[in-house]
Amino acid sequence: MTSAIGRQTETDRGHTAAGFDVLAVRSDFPILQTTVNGKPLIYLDSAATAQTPSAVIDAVVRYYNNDNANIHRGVHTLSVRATNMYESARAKAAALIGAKRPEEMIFVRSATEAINLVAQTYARDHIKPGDEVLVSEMEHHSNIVPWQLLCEQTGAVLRVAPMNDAGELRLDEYEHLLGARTKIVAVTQVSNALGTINPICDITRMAHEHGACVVVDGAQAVPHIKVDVCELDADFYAFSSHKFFGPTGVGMLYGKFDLLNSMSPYQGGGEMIRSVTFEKTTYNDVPHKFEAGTPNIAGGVGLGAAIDYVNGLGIEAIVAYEDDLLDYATQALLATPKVTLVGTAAQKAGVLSFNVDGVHPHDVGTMLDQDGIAIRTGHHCAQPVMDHFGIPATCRASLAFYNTRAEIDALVVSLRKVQEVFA
Ligand code: C6P
Repeated sequence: MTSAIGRQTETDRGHTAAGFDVLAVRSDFPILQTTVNGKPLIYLDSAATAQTPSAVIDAVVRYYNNDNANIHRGVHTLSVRATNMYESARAKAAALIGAKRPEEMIFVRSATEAINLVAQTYARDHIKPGDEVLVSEMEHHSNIVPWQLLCEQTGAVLRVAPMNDAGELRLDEYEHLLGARTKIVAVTQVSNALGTINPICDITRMAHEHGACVVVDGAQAVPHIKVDVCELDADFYAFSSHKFFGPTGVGMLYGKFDLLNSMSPYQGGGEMIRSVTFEKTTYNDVPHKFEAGTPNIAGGVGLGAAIDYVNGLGIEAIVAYEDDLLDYATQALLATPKVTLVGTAAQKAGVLSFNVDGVHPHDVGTMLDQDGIAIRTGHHCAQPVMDHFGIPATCRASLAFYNTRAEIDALVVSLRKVQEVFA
């Protein structure tokens, strides 16, 4: 088996010398040592799901081998141990995004569930007919559809803030759309389809001036940039473990403590109650009030291990490495004939969307797969973005800190082959 680690370039060695040892990092990820279609795997689909280091896989296995039990329910040793591990992951998640206290972090299934939770609790409690919810043109469907459902349920109106052709929010228009009726502003920090980093501080400041509550979708931000929810002044912030090198099926919702404390429960069941009679039920404290039923305990433990792993690498080092790699990849694609980049914002993270003249993205993706290269093709669950550009789909190469310049070079070689076949 040829290892992708062996395919380093001088520039990759340069990175190593500069302090981020990408080749050592790659050796932490078993899947990156495998082949696909007889070729070393080149994984450029981390925006869909990031790969998982041994430290996370081992933590989950260790948990099932040694500690598996239900949490918050037992006095026996395993239950206490499992509870401590789960609660320690909550504290790590709080520290990761700068929350003031672990109680501000609610375990959910995913970023999608986090946003639905806010829509069906806080927002449903506060929205009246004629009120407005402001989303943006570059939102993932997960930050559109929950708000559409809410509007259908309450008679509120969905407004959409536009972007320009570089894929940047038009802040002047944004400001015009805010008003006394705006109750919720829902915005992504990083676009999954374009890579744009949005100016969340400006948005929260403007929204708060109008008394609106700001829900930030951090699914694509947390793996790539340093996040501090207090600096951002986000009221709610959502992210998923599986895009952060952790297991699938677990995510986190941050909410300011007073907001969470004032909210109605989301789902009913065990764990979220203080007492139950047929006449009246009273609810548990935050965050447990929002965590009905047995959660994904192993997933939470795995997320904790992923946070430890990323902290070990250092988010500043990751940002510097990825910025450089994104720049290298952007230049490489711009220099490739008949390739058009979609999304050219000044501030970007992790994502390169592009099209190849005359070739459907699915054909590009299928041919790259023959070379062991995994990209995503389609609308990326962001159909309004595709509508903006008048295209049905793009090819999307999305990066993580384990990708190398050599892999970008291989992508370009493969794209040239695609062009020859379709010439
Ligand atoms: N984007 C992508 O390939 P979940 O599925 O709940 O973990 O994440 C939803 C989600 C929310 N917001 C943004 C900005 C996202 O990118 C995603 C997931 C994946 O782009 C799968 S569609």
